[in-house]
Order: sequence, then structure tokens, then C-alpha cells
Amino acid sequence: MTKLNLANKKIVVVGMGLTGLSCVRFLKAKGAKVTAMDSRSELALKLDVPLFLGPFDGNRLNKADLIVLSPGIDLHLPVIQNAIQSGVQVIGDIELFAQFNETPVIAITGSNGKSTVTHLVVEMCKAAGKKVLMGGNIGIPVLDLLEKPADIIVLEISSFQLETTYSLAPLAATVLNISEDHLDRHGDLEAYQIIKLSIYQHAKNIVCNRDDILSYPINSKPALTFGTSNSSNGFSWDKQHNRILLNQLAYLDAQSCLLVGDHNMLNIQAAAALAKVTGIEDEYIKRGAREFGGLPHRCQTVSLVKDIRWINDSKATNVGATLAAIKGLMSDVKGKLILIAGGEGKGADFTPLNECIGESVDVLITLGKDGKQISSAKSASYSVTSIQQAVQQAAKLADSGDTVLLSPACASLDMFVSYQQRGDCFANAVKELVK
Ligand code: UMA
Ligand code: ADP
Repeated sequence: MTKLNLANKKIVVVGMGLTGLSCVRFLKAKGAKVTAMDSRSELALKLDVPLFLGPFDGNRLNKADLIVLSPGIDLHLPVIQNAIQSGVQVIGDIELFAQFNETPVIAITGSNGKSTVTHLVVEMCKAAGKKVLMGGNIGIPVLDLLEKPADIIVLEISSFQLETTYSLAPLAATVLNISEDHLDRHGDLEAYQIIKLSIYQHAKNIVCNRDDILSYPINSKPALTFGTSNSSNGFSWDKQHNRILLNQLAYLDAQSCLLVGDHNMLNIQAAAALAKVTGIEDEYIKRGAREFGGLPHRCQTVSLVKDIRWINDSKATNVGATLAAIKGLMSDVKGKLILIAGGEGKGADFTPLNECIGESVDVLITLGKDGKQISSAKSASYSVTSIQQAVQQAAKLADSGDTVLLSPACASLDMFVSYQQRGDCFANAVKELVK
């Protein structure tokens, strides 16, 4: 593949967050004439390239040789679309990475489970003694991985990042699942699905989810599949015997793994399939799967006092994740299930929650900008204005044996700076109860 020639090219990097800053560093090192832009006019940043703050300057964008757009900036903004109409190429940092990277890549996308599967694959590769790097949407800009020695690079890739990626050719790729997310940006589920499936375009080995037709490649055959149903070609979940099967034969006893919940059994299968098609031996795949204890803010028990279990699932930022949490936890709930949900809905349709909440949730507490939309799932629900109030309300209603689950089905940005802050606030409020 011919690499982009960047030397002396006029390149505008748009957005000065983690991605933009890594792009500026990379492009400068390649000898490009870099300009930076950010619409936050109050941004205090010292750069060794010209920085233009405030509304994006269309004239400057139209005259660029290349625009490198940060994932948080909408490709459909008129000023960016005008530049494209004027013949300017717009790419993202993953595309730049793809053009210069020579290390085998495992690429992971999907609506839910990306970070968990990314970490699982990393653990499996490490168990096999591979030198492995991790990056992408997980919080490590991909360009920062170039030049570092590695046998394998594992990337979590968002729909925002895929939208500006054209030539990534992973050794293995998966779309874990597709359910509504980021529709405020992508318009509708079909547009979102098309962007997600683009990860398969140049992939050598495709791993996909038999349970989710939307995640299937359109024109290529998967190398390996995973899912709940039994299959003669792939991984499956034998719930009755609590074990993962490969080609219908016992592969891994779920009891020996630290991760719990049905959705995590799918995540382990997906990671195992990705590692397997990459050439990692079964012994190391199993070791990685057994030893990974999960990530904070994902169905994490933060307190078990007076036999009331408090679970922080703040990373459930869409409907699919909350459904998975409720369904995955149900078998362990001894008493009532009290759900705290709501936040910034990102244009989502919450009706798929109605049946599950109606059947499995005993008490619903809602908060945030779009909490009211969720509250219609239960005739009796409580509306509160803060996480602290939600925790206090739940504490009043909870008895021994009950489970209180924070799984908002929404982003946190209407009330918090991040899902981590929301989860920490929840955990702190729970701690206050027992003081
Ligand atoms: N900005 C503008 N104009 C805009 C919007 C943003 O100028 O209209 C500027 C902001 O002022 C800020 C910069 O752009 O200075 C932020 O850029 P960004 O939003 O692209 O964020 P980064 O810091 O570059 O982080 C991005 C990803 N962020 C988003 O996709 C929103 C990070 O994913 C990712 O970890 C990081 O690149 C490294 O790859 C975060 C995320 O929320 C965790 N992802 C979404 C998700 O997981 O649901 C997709
Ligand atoms: P992502 O990186 O895609 O956001 P995470 O692994 O961080 O995925 O998990 C995000 C949320 O999705 C958590 O609430 C988690 O409990 C839930 N989740 C994890 N894996 C799955 C899955 N396979 N299907 C549905 N929900 C999942």
C-alpha cells in the first residue's frame, strides 16, 4: 500500500483533545505543515503549531491538503462537508495509523462489550508471552502506539472512529453486537450499522456473533463465530452446564472464570475467537479468560452490607447494556431488584426496556435529562435529581436480599463529566450510607 506522503502537506487537525494532540505530534514528526483548530474559544493550550480557536474557519479548511478530524466532531458538520465538496480528504487518527502501522492488529467494535473484550484479548496475548499494545477508543490514541515494539496491537474502535477510517486491514476483526447508540450523531440504526460493519472491509479473519444478525458481515464469511446457540463451527454457551463450548466440545468451565453474567460469557467467547484466529494457543486463551476480573463501572459490586448488594454499572450508556445487565444479573437476585436509570439519552428509543423493566425490576428510580422517558416503563417509579438522592431513595426501599443496580441506559454528560465520575459518585453515596 502506498503510504500518505505527509511531508510539507498543509494539514489541519480539528479538535484538540487526546486524539488531536497525538495527531499534531505525529504529523509534525512527519514534516507536515500542521494547523490546529478547536471550537472551544476558551481553550488554554500551548502548541508549537498555529492554533485557531472558536467557530471552525471554512476558508482555512477548504484550502487544506488534508483534514484530520477528531472522533468527537461530527463529520456531517456543514463546514466539514463543504471542505469535502471542495475536494479535501478528511480522515481520522485510525486511518493515519493504518497507513503507517506494520504490526498485526486485532480490531474490536460493537455497541457493548468493546472494552471488556479488548482487555480479555490483551490478557490472552500476554498469557501467551506476546508483547501486546492496546489503544483506540479505550483512551489511548492509536498514533501513540506506532514506533513501539509489539507482536500484536489490540484496538477498541468506536463508530465515530470508523467513520473516518478507510484502509485498516486487521488480522482479526469483530462487531460484537449492534443495538441503538449514538443515533443523535448517525441518524438511524441502519447508518450506524453500516459504519460498524466497515471494520470487516479489509479484515483477514472475521469473528462474529451468531445471535446478532445485524453484526454479520454482508459479503464475507466469518472465520469463527460465537453465540448462545450450539454450533458445530464456533464457540457457544452451554448455560445448563455453565461452560463454554468450541465446536460442541467442552472448552472452558465458566466457574473457573472471574467474570460473571451471560453477556460476559459472550465476551469471553468473542475474545477467545479473536485470539484463536490470531494464532494464540488454547492453553493461553483459557488462562487469560480465567484470570481477567473485569473493569470498574461495569456490573461491579461496590457494596454488600446487610445483605443488600449495590452494583455500579455506570458504563451502561445505552439501552442494550442495561438490558444485558438486568438479564445477566436476574438469576443472582434473591429479593427485589431496584434499578436506577436515566441521563443523556442520545436520541435513543427506550421502549425496548419496557418489557424487561416491567417483568424483572421491582422498583425504578429515574434521574437526568431523559430519565422521564424511562420512567414510563413502570407505573410506580421515583424521580430524583441527583445520584445521592437516588441512593437514599433506594436505601429506604431496600431490604436484606435485595439488589440495587445503577445501570442508566444513558450517557452521563447531562450531570457528570464522565461515566467514571457518575459511578464514583454512586459508590461514594453508597459508602456514606454505612458510615
Ligand atoms: N471539539 C470541537 N468541536 C466540537 C466537538 C469537540 O472543537 O464540535 C473539541 C473539544 O473542544 C475538545 C476536542 O474536540 O478539545 C475533543 O475531541 P474528541 O471529542 O474527539 O475527544 P478526544 O479527547 O480526542 O477522545 C477521543 C474519543 N472521544 C470521543 O469519541 C467523543 C475517546 O473516546 C477516545 O478514548 C480517544 O479519542 C482516544 O481514541 C471516549 C468516548 O466517549 C472515551 N467515546 C465514545 C463512546 O465510547 O461511547 C465513542
Ligand atoms: P463498551 O466499551 O462497548 O462500552 P464495556 O465492556 O465497557 O463496553 O461495557 C459497557 C457496558 O455494556 C457495561 O454496562 C457492561 O455491563 C455492558 N456489556 C458488556 N458486555 C456486553 C455485551 N456483550 N452485551 C451487552 N452489554 C454488555
